[in-house]
Amino acid sequence: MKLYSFSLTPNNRKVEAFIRHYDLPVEIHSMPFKDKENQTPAYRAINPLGKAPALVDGDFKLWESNAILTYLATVFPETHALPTDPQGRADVDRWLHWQSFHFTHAVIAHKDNPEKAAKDIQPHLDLLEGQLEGREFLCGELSVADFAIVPYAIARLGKNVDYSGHPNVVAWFDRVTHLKGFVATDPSLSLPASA
Ligand SMILES: N[C@@H](CCC(=O)N[C@@H](CS)C(=O)NCC(=O)O)C(=O)O
Repeated sequence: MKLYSFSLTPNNRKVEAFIRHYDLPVEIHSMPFKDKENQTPAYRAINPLGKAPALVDGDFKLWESNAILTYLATVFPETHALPTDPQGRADVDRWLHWQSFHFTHAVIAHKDNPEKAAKDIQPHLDLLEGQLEGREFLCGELSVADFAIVPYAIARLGKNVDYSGHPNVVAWFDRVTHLKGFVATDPSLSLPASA
């Protein structure tokens, strides 16, 4: 299996962190932005949108970071990062969809109108705060949901968000960023893996 990745952006870091946390046998191919490999016909044959990350497993080509996370967690069940009971699975899926639509947009909005964005994100932070009450990780046990969400919060844009009124959220960020996969993909501590 081979992951094509930009390494440092949240959508890419979430998958790289997952692979490196569990030492999965997936080759990580880093694509420096300046090389524009994502715009080549060869890469567009993998992801016609030219976006990263993308995973290739034999003839199977998969794009969308959260789909890649759930695929890896399914192919490597020893990660125990994706519940197999219907309700547990739906709970994790719920947070993945919430991240890719609500959370990401609420974080990105800080770029254009920080004051409005700071208000608009509050219900989402309250939601996280309540969910994390009494839980170490978002869905109880460590799951792909933690890998999907935290990279947005700790990315450059996420740092514009004031999390200080949400202590459970702050403690969760701290817990997740100290996981092996996040330490290994910390741009300030390590070089991204490349192939
Ligand atoms: N929803 C997609 C988003 C993928 C995406 O937008 N990737 C960005 C990096 S985070 C990208 O490839 N940008 C390069 C470009 O648009 O040329 C996912 O979660 O994988």
